Amino acid sequence: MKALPYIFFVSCIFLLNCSNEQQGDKQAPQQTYEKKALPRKNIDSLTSDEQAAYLHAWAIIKERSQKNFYDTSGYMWQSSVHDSPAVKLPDGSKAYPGMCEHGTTLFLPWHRAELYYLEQILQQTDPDGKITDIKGHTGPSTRNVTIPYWNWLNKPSGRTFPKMFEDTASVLYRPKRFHELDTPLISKDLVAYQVYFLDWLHFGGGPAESPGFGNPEAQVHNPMHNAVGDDMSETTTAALDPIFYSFHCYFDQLYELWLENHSSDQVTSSGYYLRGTQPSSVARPVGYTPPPKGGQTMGQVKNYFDTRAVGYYYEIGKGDSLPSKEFTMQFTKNDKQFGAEEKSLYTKLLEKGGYRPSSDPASLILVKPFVVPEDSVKYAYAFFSPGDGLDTTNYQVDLYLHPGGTAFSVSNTAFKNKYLVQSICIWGKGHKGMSMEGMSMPATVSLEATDEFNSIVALHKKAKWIVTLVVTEREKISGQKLSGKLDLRFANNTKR
Ligand SMILES: [Cu+2]
Repeated sequence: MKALPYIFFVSCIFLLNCSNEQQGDKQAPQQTYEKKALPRKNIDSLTSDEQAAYLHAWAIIKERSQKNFYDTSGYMWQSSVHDSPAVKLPDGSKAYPGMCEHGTTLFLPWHRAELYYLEQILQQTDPDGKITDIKGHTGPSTRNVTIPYWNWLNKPSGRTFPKMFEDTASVLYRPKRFHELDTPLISKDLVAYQVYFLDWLHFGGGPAESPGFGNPEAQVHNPMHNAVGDDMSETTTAALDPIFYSFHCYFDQLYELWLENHSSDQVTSSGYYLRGTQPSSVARPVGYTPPPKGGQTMGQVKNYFDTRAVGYYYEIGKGDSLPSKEFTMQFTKNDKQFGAEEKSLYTKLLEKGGYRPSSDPASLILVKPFVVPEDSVKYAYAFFSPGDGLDTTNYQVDLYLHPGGTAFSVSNTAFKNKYLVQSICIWGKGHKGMSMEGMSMPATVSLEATDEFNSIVALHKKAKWIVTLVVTEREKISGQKLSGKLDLRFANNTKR
Protein backbone atom coordinates (compact mmCIF):
# COMPACT_ATOMS: atom_id res chain seq x y z
CA MET A 1 0.00 0.00 0.00
CA LYS A 2 1.46 3.23 -1.09
CA ALA A 3 -0.66 6.24 -0.98
CA LEU A 4 -0.44 9.92 -1.37
CA PRO A 5 -3.49 11.78 -0.25
CA TYR A 6 -3.47 15.35 -1.47
CA ILE A 7 -5.28 18.07 0.32
CA PHE A 8 -6.06 21.69 0.02
CA PHE A 9 -4.69 23.17 3.17
CA VAL A 10 -5.29 26.68 4.30
CA SER A 11 -3.61 28.48 7.11
CA CYS A 12 -4.69 30.98 9.64
CA ILE A 13 -3.94 34.60 10.21
CA PHE A 14 -3.87 34.96 13.94
CA LEU A 15 -3.68 38.56 14.92
CA LEU A 16 -2.62 39.12 18.47
CA ASN A 17 -3.81 42.40 19.86
CA CYS A 18 -1.28 44.92 20.90
CA SER A 19 -0.72 45.94 24.49
CA ASN A 20 1.56 48.40 26.19
CA GLU A 21 4.28 45.85 26.66
CA GLN A 22 7.52 45.98 24.77
CA GLN A 23 8.70 43.69 22.02
CA GLY A 24 11.04 41.18 23.65
CA ASP A 25 13.72 40.75 21.04
CA LYS A 26 15.27 42.81 18.29
CA GLN A 27 17.10 40.83 15.67
CA ALA A 28 20.88 40.86 16.14
CA PRO A 29 23.50 39.42 13.76
CA GLN A 30 23.22 35.63 13.57
CA GLN A 31 25.99 33.31 14.70
CA THR A 32 26.45 29.60 14.28
CA TYR A 33 28.60 27.13 16.18
CA GLU A 34 28.88 23.43 16.79
CA LYS A 35 27.93 22.04 20.15
CA LYS A 36 27.87 18.75 21.95
CA ALA A 37 24.93 16.55 21.01
CA LEU A 38 22.58 15.65 23.87
CA PRO A 39 20.20 12.69 24.07
CA ARG A 40 16.47 13.11 23.65
CA LYS A 41 14.88 10.47 25.85
CA ASN A 42 11.53 8.85 26.35
CA ILE A 43 9.70 11.11 28.81
CA ASP A 44 8.99 8.11 31.04
CA SER A 45 12.69 7.35 31.44
CA LEU A 46 13.77 10.78 32.68
CA THR A 47 15.50 10.75 36.06
CA SER A 48 13.91 12.92 38.75
CA ASP A 49 16.64 15.53 38.21
CA GLU A 50 15.94 15.56 34.47
CA GLN A 51 12.23 15.91 35.14
CA ALA A 52 12.89 18.80 37.53
CA ALA A 53 15.11 20.56 34.96
CA TYR A 54 12.52 20.20 32.21
CA LEU A 55 9.71 21.52 34.43
CA HIS A 56 11.91 24.37 35.67
CA ALA A 57 12.73 25.45 32.12
CA TRP A 58 9.02 25.37 31.20
CA ALA A 59 8.09 27.40 34.28
CA ILE A 60 10.61 30.05 33.20
CA ILE A 61 9.40 30.36 29.61
CA LYS A 62 5.81 30.60 30.87
CA GLU A 63 6.78 33.37 33.25
CA ARG A 64 8.56 35.24 30.46
CA SER A 65 5.32 35.41 28.50
CA GLN A 66 3.39 36.54 31.56
CA LYS A 67 5.81 39.44 31.90
CA ASN A 68 6.04 40.22 28.20
CA PHE A 69 3.67 38.59 25.78
CA TYR A 70 6.02 39.40 22.88
CA ASP A 71 9.17 37.93 24.38
CA THR A 72 10.40 35.72 21.54
CA SER A 73 12.03 33.39 24.08
CA GLY A 74 8.74 32.96 25.92
CA TYR A 75 6.10 30.27 25.77
CA MET A 76 3.49 32.38 23.94
CA TRP A 77 5.79 33.43 21.12
CA GLN A 78 7.11 29.91 20.72
CA SER A 79 3.61 28.48 20.46
CA SER A 80 2.68 31.27 18.04
CA VAL A 81 5.48 30.22 15.71
CA HIS A 82 3.28 27.24 14.87
CA ASP A 83 0.44 29.25 13.40
CA SER A 84 0.63 33.04 13.66
CA PRO A 85 1.81 34.61 10.45
CA ALA A 86 1.24 38.16 11.67
CA VAL A 87 1.35 39.80 15.09
CA LYS A 88 0.73 43.47 15.72
CA LEU A 89 3.37 44.78 18.07
CA PRO A 90 2.82 47.44 20.74
CA ASP A 91 4.57 50.07 18.58
CA GLY A 92 2.09 49.41 15.76
CA SER A 93 4.55 47.52 13.58
CA LYS A 94 4.03 43.92 12.58
CA ALA A 95 6.05 40.84 13.38
CA TYR A 96 5.77 37.37 11.91
CA PRO A 97 6.15 34.56 14.44
CA GLY A 98 5.66 31.82 11.88
CA MET A 99 3.51 29.29 10.11
CA CYS A 100 3.51 25.57 10.51
CA GLU A 101 3.80 23.46 7.41
CA HIS A 102 1.23 20.78 6.82
CA GLY A 103 0.18 18.82 3.77
CA THR A 104 3.54 19.21 2.01
CA THR A 105 7.06 17.84 1.98
CA LEU A 106 7.94 20.49 4.58
CA PHE A 107 5.84 18.93 7.34
CA LEU A 108 8.58 16.89 9.04
CA PRO A 109 11.48 19.30 8.37
CA TRP A 110 9.55 22.32 9.64
CA HIS A 111 8.55 20.70 12.92
CA ARG A 112 12.14 19.51 13.39
CA ALA A 113 13.34 23.11 13.23
CA GLU A 114 10.58 24.27 15.55
CA LEU A 115 11.68 21.73 18.19
CA TYR A 116 15.31 22.76 17.76
CA TYR A 117 14.56 26.37 18.71
CA LEU A 118 12.38 25.52 21.67
CA GLU A 119 15.02 23.10 22.94
CA GLN A 120 17.79 25.70 22.71
CA ILE A 121 15.60 28.22 24.52
CA LEU A 122 14.81 25.73 27.29
CA GLN A 123 18.53 24.97 27.73
CA GLN A 124 19.31 28.66 28.06
CA THR A 125 16.63 29.43 30.66
CA ASP A 126 18.79 28.73 33.74
CA PRO A 127 22.11 27.06 32.86
CA ASP A 128 23.59 27.82 36.29
CA GLY A 129 20.54 26.64 38.22
CA LYS A 130 20.18 29.89 40.17
CA ILE A 131 16.76 31.20 39.18
CA THR A 132 13.64 30.75 41.31
CA ASP A 133 10.67 30.01 39.04
CA ILE A 134 6.91 30.68 39.39
CA LYS A 135 6.50 27.32 41.08
CA GLY A 136 8.99 28.37 43.76
CA HIS A 137 11.78 26.06 42.59
CA THR A 138 15.36 27.31 42.40
CA GLY A 139 17.25 25.39 39.71
CA PRO A 140 18.30 22.78 38.77
CA SER A 141 20.52 23.71 35.83
CA THR A 142 18.74 23.55 32.49
CA ARG A 143 21.99 23.35 30.49
CA ASN A 144 21.37 19.76 29.35
CA VAL A 145 17.61 19.88 28.91
CA THR A 146 16.27 18.24 25.76
CA ILE A 147 12.69 17.72 24.66
CA PRO A 148 11.63 14.28 25.84
CA TYR A 149 9.58 12.25 23.39
CA TRP A 150 6.18 10.73 24.02
CA ASN A 151 6.15 7.34 22.35
CA TRP A 152 2.43 7.21 21.61
CA LEU A 153 2.80 3.75 20.07
CA ASN A 154 3.23 2.31 23.55
CA LYS A 155 0.78 1.90 26.41
CA PRO A 156 0.86 5.18 28.35
CA SER A 157 2.44 5.40 31.79
CA GLY A 158 -0.56 7.48 32.93
CA ARG A 159 -4.25 6.92 32.25
CA THR A 160 -4.01 8.17 28.66
CA PHE A 161 -0.76 10.13 28.38
CA PRO A 162 2.67 9.92 29.97
CA LYS A 163 2.39 10.59 33.73
CA MET A 164 4.27 13.89 33.51
CA PHE A 165 1.40 15.34 31.46
CA GLU A 166 -1.28 14.11 33.85
CA ASP A 167 0.00 15.77 37.03
CA THR A 168 -2.65 18.44 37.53
CA ALA A 169 -0.24 20.73 39.41
CA SER A 170 2.37 20.65 36.64
CA VAL A 171 3.27 23.39 34.14
CA LEU A 172 2.80 20.67 31.50
CA TYR A 173 -0.86 20.07 32.36
CA ARG A 174 -3.88 21.09 30.25
CA PRO A 175 -7.24 20.22 31.80
CA LYS A 176 -9.34 19.75 28.66
CA ARG A 177 -7.43 17.09 26.79
CA PHE A 178 -9.46 13.94 26.16
CA HIS A 179 -8.28 12.06 29.22
CA GLU A 180 -10.36 8.97 28.54
CA LEU A 181 -8.80 7.90 25.27
CA ASP A 182 -8.06 4.30 24.51
CA THR A 183 -4.38 4.38 23.75
CA PRO A 184 -2.28 3.42 21.95
CA LEU A 185 -4.40 4.71 19.14
CA ILE A 186 -1.95 3.95 16.38
CA SER A 187 -0.58 0.55 15.44
CA LYS A 188 3.20 0.02 15.51
CA ASP A 189 2.93 -2.09 12.37
CA LEU A 190 1.47 0.80 10.39
CA VAL A 191 4.23 3.17 11.46
CA ALA A 192 7.02 0.59 10.92
CA TYR A 193 5.68 -0.13 7.44
CA GLN A 194 5.73 3.58 6.64
CA VAL A 195 9.29 4.03 7.91
CA TYR A 196 10.75 1.04 6.06
CA PHE A 197 8.78 0.83 2.84
CA LEU A 198 7.55 4.26 1.81
CA ASP A 199 9.60 6.57 -0.39
CA TRP A 200 9.86 10.26 0.49
CA LEU A 201 6.85 11.24 -1.62
CA HIS A 202 4.64 8.87 0.34
CA PHE A 203 6.38 9.32 3.69
CA GLY A 204 7.25 13.00 3.71
CA GLY A 205 4.58 14.45 1.41
CA GLY A 206 4.34 16.07 -2.00
CA PRO A 207 6.76 18.69 -3.36
CA ALA A 208 6.00 22.30 -4.33
CA GLU A 209 4.56 21.39 -7.75
CA SER A 210 2.06 18.92 -6.30
CA PRO A 211 1.76 19.22 -2.54
CA GLY A 212 0.02 16.49 -0.55
CA PHE A 213 0.08 14.72 2.77
CA GLY A 214 2.53 11.92 3.36
CA ASN A 215 0.97 8.86 4.99
CA PRO A 216 2.36 9.40 8.51
CA GLU A 217 0.77 12.84 8.50
CA ALA A 218 -2.59 11.79 7.02
CA GLN A 219 -3.04 8.50 8.85
CA VAL A 220 -1.19 9.03 12.11
CA HIS A 221 -0.48 12.66 12.95
CA ASN A 222 -3.86 14.13 12.02
CA PRO A 223 -6.06 11.60 13.82
CA MET A 224 -3.80 11.90 16.88
CA HIS A 225 -4.23 15.70 16.99
CA ASN A 226 -7.99 15.22 16.96
CA ALA A 227 -7.82 12.45 19.52
CA VAL A 228 -5.76 14.38 22.08
CA GLY A 229 -8.34 17.11 21.62
CA ASP A 230 -8.88 20.63 22.97
CA ASP A 231 -5.95 22.89 22.01
CA MET A 232 -4.31 20.06 20.11
CA SER A 233 -7.20 19.73 17.66
CA GLU A 234 -6.62 23.17 16.07
CA THR A 235 -3.46 24.37 14.37
CA THR A 236 -3.75 27.85 15.89
CA THR A 237 -3.72 26.48 19.44
CA ALA A 238 -1.99 23.10 19.17
CA ALA A 239 1.41 24.34 20.31
CA LEU A 240 -0.09 25.94 23.43
CA ASP A 241 -0.30 22.44 24.86
CA PRO A 242 3.12 21.35 26.17
CA ILE A 243 2.31 17.80 25.08
CA PHE A 244 2.55 19.06 21.49
CA TYR A 245 6.36 19.17 21.63
CA SER A 246 6.77 15.66 23.03
CA PHE A 247 4.15 14.39 20.58
CA HIS A 248 6.03 15.91 17.64
CA CYS A 249 9.36 14.84 19.07
CA TYR A 250 8.31 11.26 18.38
CA PHE A 251 7.46 12.17 14.77
CA ASP A 252 10.91 13.67 14.54
CA GLN A 253 12.36 10.37 15.72
CA LEU A 254 10.40 8.60 12.97
CA TYR A 255 11.74 11.14 10.46
CA GLU A 256 15.23 10.30 11.70
CA LEU A 257 14.59 6.57 11.34
CA TRP A 258 13.33 7.15 7.82
CA LEU A 259 16.51 9.10 6.96
CA GLU A 260 18.61 6.21 8.33
CA ASN A 261 16.70 3.69 6.24
CA HIS A 262 16.58 5.79 3.06
CA SER A 263 18.49 8.89 2.04
CA SER A 264 18.25 12.62 2.57
CA ASP A 265 18.84 12.96 -1.21
CA GLN A 266 15.20 11.98 -1.67
CA VAL A 267 13.95 14.85 0.48
CA THR A 268 12.57 17.16 -2.18
CA SER A 269 12.46 20.25 -0.03
CA SER A 270 16.08 20.34 1.14
CA GLY A 271 16.78 23.89 -0.11
CA TYR A 272 13.59 25.48 1.25
CA TYR A 273 13.76 28.13 3.92
CA LEU A 274 11.58 27.36 6.89
CA ARG A 275 9.31 30.18 7.94
CA GLY A 276 9.37 31.39 11.49
CA THR A 277 10.92 34.24 13.48
CA GLN A 278 13.18 33.03 16.25
CA PRO A 279 15.16 34.96 18.85
CA SER A 280 18.68 36.02 17.93
CA SER A 281 19.91 34.62 21.26
CA VAL A 282 19.59 31.14 19.77
CA ALA A 283 22.58 29.98 17.72
CA ARG A 284 21.58 28.95 14.21
CA PRO A 285 22.28 25.39 13.09
CA VAL A 286 25.52 24.58 11.31
CA GLY A 287 25.48 25.65 7.65
CA TYR A 288 22.81 28.29 8.23
CA THR A 289 22.59 31.11 5.73
CA PRO A 290 20.01 33.87 6.08
CA PRO A 291 17.21 33.74 3.50
CA PRO A 292 17.46 36.10 0.53
CA LYS A 293 14.59 38.40 1.57
CA GLY A 294 15.00 38.31 5.34
CA GLY A 295 12.28 37.81 7.92
CA GLN A 296 12.25 34.02 8.22
CA THR A 297 15.02 32.88 10.49
CA MET A 298 14.65 29.14 10.92
CA GLY A 299 17.09 28.16 8.17
CA GLN A 300 16.84 25.61 5.40
CA VAL A 301 15.58 22.02 5.52
CA LYS A 302 19.08 20.68 4.84
CA ASN A 303 20.53 22.47 7.89
CA TYR A 304 18.72 19.91 10.04
CA PHE A 305 19.55 16.61 8.37
CA ASP A 306 22.39 15.79 10.76
CA THR A 307 20.81 15.88 14.22
CA ARG A 308 24.14 15.53 16.03
CA ALA A 309 25.41 18.67 14.35
CA VAL A 310 22.13 20.28 15.34
CA GLY A 311 22.72 19.26 18.97
CA TYR A 312 20.75 16.11 19.73
CA TYR A 313 20.30 12.43 19.06
CA TYR A 314 17.64 9.92 20.02
CA GLU A 315 18.15 7.51 22.86
CA ILE A 316 15.92 4.61 21.87
CA GLY A 317 15.41 2.07 24.63
CA LYS A 318 14.38 -1.51 24.02
CA GLY A 319 10.71 -0.82 24.59
CA ASP A 320 10.83 2.02 22.09
CA SER A 321 12.10 0.23 19.02
CA LEU A 322 9.76 -0.37 16.11
CA PRO A 323 8.97 -3.87 14.84
CA SER A 324 11.94 -5.02 12.73
CA LYS A 325 12.16 -4.62 8.99
CA GLU A 326 12.13 -8.42 8.63
CA PHE A 327 8.92 -8.68 10.65
CA THR A 328 7.30 -5.83 8.74
CA MET A 329 8.24 -7.45 5.41
CA GLN A 330 5.26 -9.83 5.80
CA PHE A 331 2.92 -6.92 5.09
CA THR A 332 4.50 -6.23 1.72
CA LYS A 333 3.48 -9.67 0.44
CA ASN A 334 -0.18 -9.00 0.12
CA ASP A 335 -0.96 -9.65 -3.52
CA LYS A 336 -4.07 -11.69 -2.74
CA GLN A 337 -5.81 -8.85 -0.95
CA PHE A 338 -8.76 -8.81 -3.32
CA GLY A 339 -8.93 -12.59 -3.69
CA ALA A 340 -9.20 -15.11 -0.87
CA GLU A 341 -7.58 -12.84 1.72
CA GLU A 342 -10.08 -11.57 4.30
CA LYS A 343 -8.26 -8.38 5.10
CA SER A 344 -6.71 -5.65 3.02
CA LEU A 345 -3.14 -4.64 3.66
CA TYR A 346 -4.26 -1.38 5.29
CA THR A 347 -6.66 -3.17 7.64
CA LYS A 348 -3.90 -5.55 8.71
CA LEU A 349 -1.52 -2.69 9.38
CA LEU A 350 -4.08 -0.88 11.54
CA GLU A 351 -4.89 -3.88 13.71
CA LYS A 352 -2.66 -3.25 16.72
CA GLY A 353 -3.95 0.27 17.36
CA GLY A 354 -7.31 1.62 18.44
CA TYR A 355 -7.73 3.79 15.36
CA ARG A 356 -10.53 2.54 13.10
CA PRO A 357 -11.57 4.47 10.00
CA SER A 358 -15.34 4.67 9.25
CA SER A 359 -16.22 3.69 12.80
CA ASP A 360 -18.92 6.35 13.20
CA PRO A 361 -22.08 6.81 11.18
CA ALA A 362 -21.02 8.10 7.80
CA SER A 363 -21.81 11.74 7.06
CA LEU A 364 -21.48 11.30 3.32
CA ILE A 365 -21.03 8.29 1.05
CA LEU A 366 -20.02 8.72 -2.59
CA VAL A 367 -19.85 5.84 -5.08
CA LYS A 368 -18.59 5.45 -8.60
CA PRO A 369 -18.70 2.23 -10.63
CA PHE A 370 -15.83 1.33 -12.98
CA VAL A 371 -14.74 -1.53 -15.19
CA VAL A 372 -11.44 -3.11 -14.16
CA PRO A 373 -8.94 -2.61 -17.00
CA GLU A 374 -7.04 -5.48 -18.60
CA ASP A 375 -3.57 -4.11 -17.99
CA SER A 376 -1.95 -2.82 -14.85
CA VAL A 377 -1.83 0.96 -14.43
CA LYS A 378 0.91 3.46 -13.63
CA TYR A 379 -1.30 5.29 -11.17
CA ALA A 380 -4.76 5.15 -9.65
CA TYR A 381 -6.19 7.97 -7.55
CA ALA A 382 -9.55 8.76 -6.03
CA PHE A 383 -10.14 12.50 -5.85
CA PHE A 384 -12.50 14.04 -3.36
CA SER A 385 -13.63 17.64 -3.76
CA PRO A 386 -15.20 18.77 -0.47
CA GLY A 387 -18.44 20.71 -0.85
CA ASP A 388 -20.97 22.17 1.59
CA GLY A 389 -20.29 21.90 5.30
CA LEU A 390 -16.75 20.60 5.06
CA ASP A 391 -14.80 23.83 5.24
CA THR A 392 -15.03 24.24 9.00
CA THR A 393 -15.09 20.73 10.35
CA ASN A 394 -12.52 18.01 11.02
CA TYR A 395 -13.31 14.84 9.14
CA GLN A 396 -12.12 11.51 7.92
CA VAL A 397 -12.15 10.27 4.30
CA ASP A 398 -11.92 6.51 3.73
CA LEU A 399 -11.48 4.80 0.41
CA TYR A 400 -12.95 1.39 -0.43
CA LEU A 401 -12.52 -0.61 -3.62
CA HIS A 402 -15.05 -3.42 -3.91
CA PRO A 403 -16.91 -5.61 -6.43
CA GLY A 404 -20.13 -4.37 -8.06
CA GLY A 405 -23.16 -5.67 -6.18
CA THR A 406 -21.64 -5.07 -2.75
CA ALA A 407 -22.20 -1.90 -0.75
CA PHE A 408 -20.57 -0.09 2.14
CA SER A 409 -22.22 -0.34 5.53
CA VAL A 410 -20.80 0.90 8.84
CA SER A 411 -21.82 -2.28 10.63
CA ASN A 412 -20.39 -4.67 8.04
CA THR A 413 -16.97 -5.25 9.58
CA ALA A 414 -16.02 -8.08 7.22
CA PHE A 415 -16.67 -5.84 4.23
CA LYS A 416 -14.68 -2.98 5.75
CA ASN A 417 -11.75 -5.24 6.61
CA LYS A 418 -11.55 -6.65 3.13
CA TYR A 419 -12.04 -3.54 1.01
CA LEU A 420 -10.69 -0.57 2.97
CA VAL A 421 -7.56 0.55 1.13
CA GLN A 422 -6.71 4.04 2.24
CA SER A 423 -7.74 6.89 4.51
CA ILE A 424 -6.93 10.45 5.31
CA CYS A 425 -7.89 12.53 8.30
CA ILE A 426 -8.40 16.28 7.98
CA TRP A 427 -7.80 18.35 11.11
CA GLY A 428 -7.31 21.95 12.11
CA LYS A 429 -10.20 23.36 10.16
CA GLY A 430 -10.15 26.52 12.22
CA HIS A 431 -7.04 27.24 10.17
CA LYS A 432 -7.64 29.75 7.41
CA GLY A 433 -5.90 32.31 5.28
CA MET A 434 -2.40 31.89 4.00
CA SER A 435 -0.70 29.16 2.10
CA MET A 436 3.01 28.82 1.67
CA GLU A 437 4.84 31.05 -0.73
CA GLY A 438 5.69 29.15 -3.88
CA MET A 439 3.47 26.23 -2.99
CA SER A 440 0.10 26.11 -4.67
CA MET A 441 -2.41 24.01 -2.85
CA PRO A 442 -4.86 21.86 -4.78
CA ALA A 443 -8.50 22.16 -3.74
CA THR A 444 -9.08 18.43 -3.65
CA VAL A 445 -8.14 15.63 -1.32
CA SER A 446 -6.74 12.76 -3.27
CA LEU A 447 -6.06 9.24 -2.15
CA GLU A 448 -3.68 7.06 -4.08
CA ALA A 449 -4.39 3.35 -4.45
CA THR A 450 -2.14 2.29 -7.32
CA ASP A 451 -0.89 -0.96 -5.77
CA GLU A 452 -4.36 -2.01 -4.67
CA PHE A 453 -5.79 -1.17 -8.07
CA ASN A 454 -3.19 -3.38 -9.74
CA SER A 455 -4.03 -6.23 -7.36
CA ILE A 456 -7.60 -6.00 -8.66
CA VAL A 457 -6.37 -5.92 -12.26
CA ALA A 458 -4.39 -9.11 -11.62
CA LEU A 459 -7.41 -10.99 -10.31
CA HIS A 460 -10.54 -9.42 -11.77
CA LYS A 461 -9.91 -8.11 -15.30
CA LYS A 462 -12.99 -6.60 -16.99
CA ALA A 463 -15.16 -7.09 -13.91
CA LYS A 464 -17.51 -4.38 -12.67
CA TRP A 465 -16.16 -2.79 -9.49
CA ILE A 466 -17.03 0.21 -7.37
CA VAL A 467 -15.00 2.90 -5.66
CA THR A 468 -16.67 4.20 -2.49
CA LEU A 469 -15.60 7.19 -0.44
CA VAL A 470 -16.90 7.45 3.09
CA VAL A 471 -16.71 10.82 4.82
CA THR A 472 -17.10 10.84 8.60
CA GLU A 473 -17.31 14.08 10.55
CA ARG A 474 -15.16 13.73 13.64
CA GLU A 475 -16.92 16.30 15.77
CA LYS A 476 -20.41 16.53 14.29
CA ILE A 477 -20.42 20.27 14.74
CA SER A 478 -21.47 21.59 11.38
CA GLY A 479 -25.04 20.24 11.59
CA GLN A 480 -25.15 20.93 7.85
CA LYS A 481 -25.90 18.49 5.13
CA LEU A 482 -22.51 17.68 3.67
CA SER A 483 -21.71 17.42 0.00
CA GLY A 484 -18.74 16.62 -2.18
CA LYS A 485 -17.63 15.09 -5.46
CA LEU A 486 -15.76 11.89 -6.18
CA ASP A 487 -13.62 11.22 -9.19
CA LEU A 488 -11.54 8.14 -9.98
CA ARG A 489 -8.55 8.45 -12.27
CA PHE A 490 -6.26 5.71 -13.46
CA ALA A 491 -4.01 5.42 -16.49
CA ASN A 492 -1.06 3.66 -18.01
CA ASN A 493 1.09 6.70 -18.43
CA THR A 494 2.81 8.35 -15.48
CA LYS A 495 1.07 11.71 -15.85
CA ARG A 496 -1.90 12.31 -13.62
CU1 LIG B 1 1.25 18.38 14.73
